[in-house]
Amino acid sequence: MSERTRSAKKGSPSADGSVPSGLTDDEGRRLLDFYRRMVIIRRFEERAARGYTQALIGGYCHLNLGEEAAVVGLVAALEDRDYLFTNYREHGYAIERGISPERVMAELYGRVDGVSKGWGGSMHLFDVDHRLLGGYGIVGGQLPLATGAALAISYRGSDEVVMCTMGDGTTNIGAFHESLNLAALWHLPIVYVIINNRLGMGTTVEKSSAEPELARRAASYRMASARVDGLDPLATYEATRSAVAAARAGAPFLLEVVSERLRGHSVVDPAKYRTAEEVEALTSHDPIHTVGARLMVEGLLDAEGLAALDEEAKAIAERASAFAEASPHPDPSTLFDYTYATPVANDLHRLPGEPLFAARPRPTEVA
Ligand SMILES: Cc1ncc(C[n+]2csc(CCOP(=O)(O)OP(=O)(O)O)c2C)c(N)n1
Ligand SMILES: [Mg+2]
Repeated sequence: MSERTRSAKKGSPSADGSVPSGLTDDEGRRLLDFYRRMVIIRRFEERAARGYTQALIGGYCHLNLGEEAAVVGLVAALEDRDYLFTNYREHGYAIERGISPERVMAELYGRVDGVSKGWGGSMHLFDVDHRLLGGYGIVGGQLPLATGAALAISYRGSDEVVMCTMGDGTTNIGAFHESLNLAALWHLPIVYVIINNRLGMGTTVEKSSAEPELARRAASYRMASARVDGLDPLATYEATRSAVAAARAGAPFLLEVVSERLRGHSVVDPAKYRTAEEVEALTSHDPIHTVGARLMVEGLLDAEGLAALDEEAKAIAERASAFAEASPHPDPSTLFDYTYATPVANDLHRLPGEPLFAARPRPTEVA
């Protein structure tokens, strides 16, 4: 047994002895589905962390641990035709966008079957088919690009929306001001999302931002904004739906999602800047625990059902890792093949250490 019977309507008395629910049937079903997705991201990220310690993953690697509810609620509010830009902490977003965990893990492992053909790595997941336009390692780098995509949509007169996520620290980059200012002036169809996990790398939002309630910054651009609890996937989903609807109607939106980063900034950060009390408090801010507990209280899942979802998620993560390990490394001769989408006249093919203008043969064709 996994899912329990429950009372049909929000707050209605339980006639059949089932647990009275604070959720409607639709909300209950959605919460269960969101939780399942959150657990998949959790187990995927933990498997990725293990892959890193096994030296199967190199370079940088930032995890969504603690942000699963935010990721799931945000992406669920997008249509397939909408576009998503994120930062380097984007594995969960790629999976939620519909890219298989196998292809995401293979990218982390730097293999040819990876979503970016093995040349991008953890920070540069990119898939036009699923309208995930990165994955960016430069803090704030995605903001002008996402704003440009929204401008393109506006020019074409189509009705897609762009979502551009960023961290709290990113709001102090100049591109944040430039992008939000232009989006407001030009009525662009874009939702800027701040995942406020209250930490840059190790600096708290209170130490780095004169206005730590980051949604309030929207006032500078006469832009609508909201602040939502990112540990609650249903609340995040509802707030994002409103924001996306506003953006689709030509009113850009700033959504602050208050979240939690359970581990270090990246997999190699021991997070020594956190006090023992802060680390202790993290358990009660872990959305896997809080949403799992809520499902039990709501009578939507029992301990057995919870364990079954967990086993399923672990199996998905293990399959992804096995797939990644079996995938070959990319051929070094393809290193420059995907630098540009179309051939560029002055495209220099230079490896680190080579002179700037060394003559190298150019590919006749760019895939
Ligand atoms: C332009 C730039 N400056 C500095 C860095 C180094 N750096 C990487 S992540 C980061 C902190 C960003 O924090 P936040 O925006 O809150 O995102 P989070 O990591 O919490 O998701 C910094 C300073 C960078 N990658 N790019
Ligand atoms: Mg942060």
